[in-house]
Amino acid sequence: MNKTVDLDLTTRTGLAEAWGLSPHAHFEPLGNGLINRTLLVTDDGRKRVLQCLNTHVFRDPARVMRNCHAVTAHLGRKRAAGHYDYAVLELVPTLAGDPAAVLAGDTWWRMYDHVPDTVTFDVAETPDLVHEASRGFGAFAAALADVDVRTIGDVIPRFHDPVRRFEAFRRALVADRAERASECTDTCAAALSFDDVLSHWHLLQRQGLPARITHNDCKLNNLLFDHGGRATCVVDLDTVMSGTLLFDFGDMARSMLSPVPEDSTDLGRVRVRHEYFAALARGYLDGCGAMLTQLERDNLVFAARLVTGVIGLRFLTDHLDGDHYFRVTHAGHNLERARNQFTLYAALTAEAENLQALVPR
Ligand code: GN1
Ligand code: MG
Repeated sequence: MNKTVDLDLTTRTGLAEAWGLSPHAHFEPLGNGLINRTLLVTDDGRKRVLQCLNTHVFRDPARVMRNCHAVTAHLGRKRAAGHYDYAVLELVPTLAGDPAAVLAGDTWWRMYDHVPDTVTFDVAETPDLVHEASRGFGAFAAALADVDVRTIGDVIPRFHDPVRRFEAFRRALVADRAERASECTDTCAAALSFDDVLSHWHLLQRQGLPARITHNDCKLNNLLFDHGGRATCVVDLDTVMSGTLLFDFGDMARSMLSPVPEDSTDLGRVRVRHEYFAALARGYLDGCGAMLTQLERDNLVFAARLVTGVIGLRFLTDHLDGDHYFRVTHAGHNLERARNQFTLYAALTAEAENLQALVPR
């Protein structure tokens, strides 16, 4: 059942003025994002998506908006020319023509048209769905291959950089700000054994891993599907910036290979479904295979390990810091997520060779 969101009067008035909403506008929560606050607004029978940007995470919201505009405009042109077969998010400017409304307390709000008749998934239910998803994210990457890189700035520098994330984790462990380290020594020890990923990462830099404009948050629930299971629209464009295709492939892998969600505490069920990996690799090659270099192809399983490990580190770091980054529903939630991701990381590591053999030649 849909829940109503009660916005405070100042915010409601500010939003109404910015976009000309009526007093009857109805707001309800939408999606499961961990960073921004997302609402579905229904007004005069028309549905739109409102988002309050998390400016603690996105320190330069104007830059985020310029990126989103550049990306959606580029994809829109590709679609019009018949080179991109998916729906493109449409930003709705304010009545004053601005890409976002800056309201009381320096809160940044923006609006998108709602893409009707779509659903999202937190867990992949079939290999076909995985194939659809990775083909969709692959087509997205291919469509951005010729975007003018000068129009896209780095919104979060070194976002997936394992060196940065590992250092941040080590600092958080030493600082132990929330005094939680002694309660999770096993998980911290597991995180400290991340060295081989770092050394392989350094090797890939030396081997010339290509930098590209990538999505950087390709988890399954950042893709909208129609009711027939067809991928329809890539969403959550805030982290589109310079990256590597390994980041996108890795995020898809970590969010689709396991049969349970990223915060499941049922660790016995966290595992890698091999037929889903095969579908993931095939779908990605169908979506953007032509642009993949041999080095990228040869490192798809490494990508899965890299991103799963990095996100595990980020969850654990936030737990040690006292939960200031990812939205949590209860104390210990980030630790549960970290344990889940490290379990998946261990399975990916143990099965790496067999998985890589499933990548089509
Ligand atoms: C965040 O916003 P959302 O929920 O799509 C995070 C990702 C993490 C993900 C973990 C800007 O994505 O990097 O992988 O949570 N986004 C940011 O679920 O940090
Ligand atoms: Mg999201």
